[in-house]
Amino acid sequence: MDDIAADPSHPRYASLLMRHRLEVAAKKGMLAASAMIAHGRGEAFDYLLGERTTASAQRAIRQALASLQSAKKPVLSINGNVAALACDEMLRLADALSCAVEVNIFYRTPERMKAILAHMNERKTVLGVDVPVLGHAPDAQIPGLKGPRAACHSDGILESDTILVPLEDGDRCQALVAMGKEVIVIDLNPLSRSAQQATITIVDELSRALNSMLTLVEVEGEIEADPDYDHEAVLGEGLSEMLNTMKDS
Ligand code: PTJ
Repeated sequence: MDDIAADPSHPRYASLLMRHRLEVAAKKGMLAASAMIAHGRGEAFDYLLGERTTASAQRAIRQALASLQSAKKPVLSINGNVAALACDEMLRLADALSCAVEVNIFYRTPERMKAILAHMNERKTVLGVDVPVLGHAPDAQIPGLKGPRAACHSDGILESDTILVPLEDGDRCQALVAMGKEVIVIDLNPLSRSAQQATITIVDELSRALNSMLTLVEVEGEIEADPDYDHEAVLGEGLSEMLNTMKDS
C-alpha cells in the first residue's frame, strides 16, 4: 500500500508518506475536492508544532483513550481524509475497543461513499480484524444538520455515547456535542471550531495520535481517566507549545 520512492531515512519521510496516501486515495475517488486544502492546513500547523507529539497532546491522548474504553457504545467516525491517511490505525483501534467504525463524510456523494467503504473493507480483510464497517445503509439523521451530510446509522453514530471524529468540520462537531455525546477530536489546529467545541481535543497529527493510542493499549491496557482533566487548559497548552516551538526555531 505504502509504495513510495523516498527512503524511510529521508527527513521528510512521514510527510511524504501521508501525501502519497492522499494521492492514492484521490485516484480511488475517496477524497472531497477540498481534501488537499484541509491537509495543507494541517501540515502547516504540524510544522509549527515541530512535527512531534507534545506533552499536552499526550495527556489528551490518554484521556481520549480512557473515555473510549469506558464508553458504553463508542464509535469511530471515518471521513475521506481519515480513510486515506490512517485507515489501518482506525481499524486496529476499533478492534482493540471492540467497536464499529462508521464512514460519515461531509461532502457526501454515493460514489465517494462506495469508494471509501470498499477501501475500508479491503483493508479490514488484509488486517484480519473483525470490525463492523458501517455507513453503507444509513437509517437516521444527525439532528441539526441539513442535507446528505446528516445521514448516519442508528446502531452506529446515532446511538453512540462517545465518538472519535478526527479532522471534523465545526458544524458537525457542534451537532454531535449538542446530542450529548462525548466528542473526541484530533485536529492540528487548536483554534479550529471543532478543536474548541469538542469534549477532548488531541492537537496532534492523525497517524501519530492513533499510533500513540495503539501503543498505550498494548503497553498499559486499560487507561484511567484523569478526574481533573481540563479541556480548555490542555488546548491552551497546545497553543503555547506551538508558539514556543516557533520562538525557539
Ligand atoms: O471526507 P469529507 O467529505 O468528510 O471531508 C473531509 C475534510 C477534511 C475535507 C473536511 O472535513 C474539511 O473540510 O475539514 P476542515 O474544515 O478543513 O478541517 C480539517 C482540520 O483538520 C483542519 O483544522 C486541519 O488543520 C486539520 N488536519 C488536516 N490534516 C490533519 C489535521 N489534523 C490532524 N492530522 C492531520 N493529518
